[in-house]
Amino acid sequence: MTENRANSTAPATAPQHSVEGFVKEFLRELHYGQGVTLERASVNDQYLALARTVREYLMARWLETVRRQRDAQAKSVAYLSAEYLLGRQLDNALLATDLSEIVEEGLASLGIELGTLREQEVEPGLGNGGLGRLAACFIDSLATMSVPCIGYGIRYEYGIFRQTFVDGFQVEKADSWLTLGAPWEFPHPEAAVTVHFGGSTERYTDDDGVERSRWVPTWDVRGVPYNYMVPGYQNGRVNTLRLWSAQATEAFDLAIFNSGEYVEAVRSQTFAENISKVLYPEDSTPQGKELRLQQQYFFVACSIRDFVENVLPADFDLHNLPERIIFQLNDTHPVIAVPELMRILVDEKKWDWDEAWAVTQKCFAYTCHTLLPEALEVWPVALLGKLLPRHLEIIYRINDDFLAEVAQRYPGDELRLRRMSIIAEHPERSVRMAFLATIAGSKVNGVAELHSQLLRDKVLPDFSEYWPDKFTNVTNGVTPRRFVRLANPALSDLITDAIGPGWITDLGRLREMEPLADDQEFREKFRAVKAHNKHRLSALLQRRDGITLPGDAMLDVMVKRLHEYKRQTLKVLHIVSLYERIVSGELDPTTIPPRVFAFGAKAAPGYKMAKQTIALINHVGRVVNADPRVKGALTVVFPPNYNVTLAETLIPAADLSEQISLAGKEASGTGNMKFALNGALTIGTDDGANVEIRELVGDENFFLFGLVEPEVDALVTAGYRPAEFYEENATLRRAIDLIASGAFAGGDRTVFEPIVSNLLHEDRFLVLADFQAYLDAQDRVDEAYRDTEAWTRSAILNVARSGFFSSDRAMWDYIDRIWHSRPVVSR
Ligand code: GPU
Repeated sequence: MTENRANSTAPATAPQHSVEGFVKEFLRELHYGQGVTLERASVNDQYLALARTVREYLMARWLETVRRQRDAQAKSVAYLSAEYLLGRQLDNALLATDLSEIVEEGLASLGIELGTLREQEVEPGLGNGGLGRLAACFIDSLATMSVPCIGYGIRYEYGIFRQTFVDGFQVEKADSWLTLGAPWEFPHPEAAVTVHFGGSTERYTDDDGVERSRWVPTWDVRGVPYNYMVPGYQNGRVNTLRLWSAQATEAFDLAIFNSGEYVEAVRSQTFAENISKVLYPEDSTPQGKELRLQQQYFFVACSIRDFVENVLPADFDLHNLPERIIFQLNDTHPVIAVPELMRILVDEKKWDWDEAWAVTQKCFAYTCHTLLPEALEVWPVALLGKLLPRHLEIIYRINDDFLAEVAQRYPGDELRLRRMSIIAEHPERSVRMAFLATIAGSKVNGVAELHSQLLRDKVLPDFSEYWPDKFTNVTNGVTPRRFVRLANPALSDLITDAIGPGWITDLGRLREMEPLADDQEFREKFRAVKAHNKHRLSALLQRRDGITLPGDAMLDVMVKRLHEYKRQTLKVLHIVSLYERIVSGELDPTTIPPRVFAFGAKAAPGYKMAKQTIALINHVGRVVNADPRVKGALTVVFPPNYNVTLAETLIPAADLSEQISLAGKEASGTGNMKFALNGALTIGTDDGANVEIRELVGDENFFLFGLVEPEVDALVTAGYRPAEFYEENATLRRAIDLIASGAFAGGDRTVFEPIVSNLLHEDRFLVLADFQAYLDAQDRVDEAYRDTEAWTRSAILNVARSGFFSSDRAMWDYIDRIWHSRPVVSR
């Protein structure tokens, strides 16, 4: 093998797939990579050596994929995303290479447990929540489907913060995911790209006598690419994720060093490096910070330059760019890429404006992930103009041309022009990024049927009227590799025993399990899987947080970012109400199935109401868990630092999935899909992808409750008064009063007063309006759960009918409806 390598520029074959071969490779990595002997190796040494051994197994495939892609000159997807919430890499790489067994056996022969090394990995938390995790699922699917794709993003030195609780209140800690070594990344400092910022623009006459604009920037940084492998599932393909890290440039150094302030100069290098220092921890609520805009421009400018200069052949005619690339914009975060490509074509390549615009429009497509007005990104013109003056000019020109067109189609309709302008005038002059993305994109999509409909009707109505064909839907999906096969091996084995392994790459085939819902023996096995997963969770929580779960209770789970619209407060009110009814003697705790309420949620550090809600959940939990009157019936657990890794153990154990956002607010949700695929039943509103889940699994296997979107609209328009619900509903009143009394804060009435008064006087997300319907639905859950066989049947049908929610299907939909590129299955 080594001989083969010597004669070729790329390793021709993967290292031998045998236990002995693995052990040899592993020890070699330990000795020559880590510089330790087995006897002296720490767990971290062992983990790093293992990671390097496994990645070596992927290397030949990776180089081969890159080579083929170059040769094929096929169209690629460039997924532009400010976030990738990848989760741990080791397990996924082992699955992709089908090497788990060999590795497990080989390690065991050295007295090492694979599980211990697995747990050593710190997951790269380079995303906040759903949007970042979606990006990770999508690139997994594209690799598995052999579609050429490069994921582009930012290599944050600090990902999403690590959440701790101090007296029940969230305290954020830095996530130093890189400190113990980063075996999955490949830095390429030699391929760094320079990106400019600031300065001004000037007019000049070029050699052909044409009047042009150009940018005279004042500072720059270097983007160093870090490559990561994105292995397809056992298909020999490895795509690339390329994340950019910011570094000071030499010019930058020189200017400052020449001033003679040596120490000051070194210190100020960090100015440049700050750009990729930290992920902004706000989910669905952009903060409008200058550094954030620097991050956005930094990574898209690096990415476009990389694609044009390094991925495309040197002599490539950029007029053909749309045949080679589609830049998919993951929300508006990367939309500054649009004026950047225009700037390259017009200013650097000296094209005519119209020629450049025609090409640019074909190269982008935009996915919107929200309906919340506060989540729609806008950048103050002053800020954008200071950082990227030429881009602002270009945006103005795009806007002028567009509005001129609109004016032609709707003569005299001033109001429409104002509504459709990229530039908003109030409350301050700013750039509406969603409008820019919509105007520039060849397609605009929402992420679930309902969301796409509301996007057309409510968020971008003028645009959908103007370009009805531009708008489409692609319902989100999740990767079955990570969220079923890896997260739930027991269920995976059960499914594979029943229908074969084809479901892993063709999830629709789960349908073949449907008849088994009526098979008693199968149901028993299915329950045994759930019980096993609950034990696994219980052991993890014990180890991780010292939390003890009671055996044999319904596991009711709400995990997602903490946001008022998601309504964790409604869940708390349900628990408090049950507690109050039991202690007041109204409800006999032995008449309801015992339940464990599990939460997982991070709050943005500056989001006061969200942080208070976390404290409320923890304080309610403390009181409930300590009260002998409800012991065994109600248990509340809230393990800190919910992340992908915890999700992988928590979701497979769940019986009930809480998807209770106010109708019309959750764009899609993807946790909802993961729960259904792992055999939990959903209690949910008619929102996001819940609608499609319910349609597929059937009404009788889903607990629907709450107002529907038009009712929400009507209630808000009529003037919603939450206090009326409080006055009229005694159960609700007693629950709120109990919180207000300070019962969960050691008698202190002030601690949760803001939550109480917000509920009574504002309640933007109609918690009180949906309270009774929610309680009624929970009663139906209890009743259904008592019939074990019927519940299991429903759970199996949830799995069997959720194959639609594979991210593979989502990717086929993007190919059909948006990218129009056939995947190249190169062999
Ligand atoms: N989402 Br906008 C985020 O996670 N972060 C954001 O900044 C924005 C949206 C989520 C949506 O809230 C969720 O409904 C959706 O399933 C997910 O994006 C992926 O589309």
